[in-house]
Amino acid sequence: MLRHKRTQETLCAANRCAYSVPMSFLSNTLDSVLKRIRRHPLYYGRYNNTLPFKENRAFVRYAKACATSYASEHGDQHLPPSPLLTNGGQLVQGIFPAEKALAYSRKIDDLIARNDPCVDRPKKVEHLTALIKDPLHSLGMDLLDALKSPVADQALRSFFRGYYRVKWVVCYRSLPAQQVTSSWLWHSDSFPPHTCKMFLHLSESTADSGAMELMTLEDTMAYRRAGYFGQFADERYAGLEDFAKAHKLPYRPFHFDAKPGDGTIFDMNFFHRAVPPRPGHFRDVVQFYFLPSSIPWEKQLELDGVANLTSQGGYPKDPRPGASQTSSQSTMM
Ligand SMILES: O=C(O)CCC(=O)C(=O)O
Ligand SMILES: [Fe+2]
Repeated sequence: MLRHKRTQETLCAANRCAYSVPMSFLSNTLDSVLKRIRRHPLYYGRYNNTLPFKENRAFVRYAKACATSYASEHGDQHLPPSPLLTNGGQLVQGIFPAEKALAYSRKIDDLIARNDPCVDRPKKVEHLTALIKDPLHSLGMDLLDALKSPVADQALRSFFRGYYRVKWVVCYRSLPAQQVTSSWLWHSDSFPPHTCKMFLHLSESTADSGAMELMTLEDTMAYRRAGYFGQFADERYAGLEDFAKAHKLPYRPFHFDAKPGDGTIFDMNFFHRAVPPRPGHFRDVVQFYFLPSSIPWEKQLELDGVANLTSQGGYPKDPRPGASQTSSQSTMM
């Protein structure tokens, strides 16, 4: 009740002001105050993003509840600390049979060659990527086997300190191109904390074939403190060498060399950028996005059905299964 009354009073006050101060001025002022708060080191240092507090709190609380119930179920089963926390990324080798991964990469050749309806060339990045829609159906359901590999499962459990679930699965081929934009610029996805992504590599991923570059936590935070956020499209830079020089920062991005069938797990809130393959090369990945869960991902998938994994991109504002719609923020574009 009290809460309702305060909302009413706030609205009345805002209406009274409408005669003298335009609403757009008030909302712009509020936006810029919130932006300043979320770009304060105490805020992004805690959440590693600049999302609204309500969303961050929902994820932190839910992740903690899931980890607590996992710990009480499993006693003191040892989960090593996840390297993602400081490195931002981790290579998990041999999580899927190499031959099968290569066969899927050849299938992508075919789908692109015959301009299959499942191949999409998203606007603005059509020169950089070919998206394979609904990969679990257009390629195969056994892509999920990557998550059954003990190496991937253990790495994900270490990151979540318990169970996790798959929110969506996408697949794309990266193409050689000069003109970079969106995810090919240095950025942080600004997704909720306690969530991560994983590439299943269907083709080799090296400096030649366009391996994603990443920065550590230490460097990500140092660049933010110097004023680089790379959140919105118009504030992302293609290269950070000049910024690094101007602000006396180290410039030491890294990548993992991956073979077909390997995985790269990464925290998409650390600075990273897609790198276009050199001419004559390409890189095929299936990408999974994970959220904390109180039950194993297979059980959650049985409840939800695979159809739910096809809605690509974004994150829910509330991490509980079925609690909220996916936000409008896109996956990687
Ligand atoms: O494709 C890549 O190398 C980077 C993708 C990316 O930025 C992301 O998934 O957040
Ligand atoms: Fe990204």
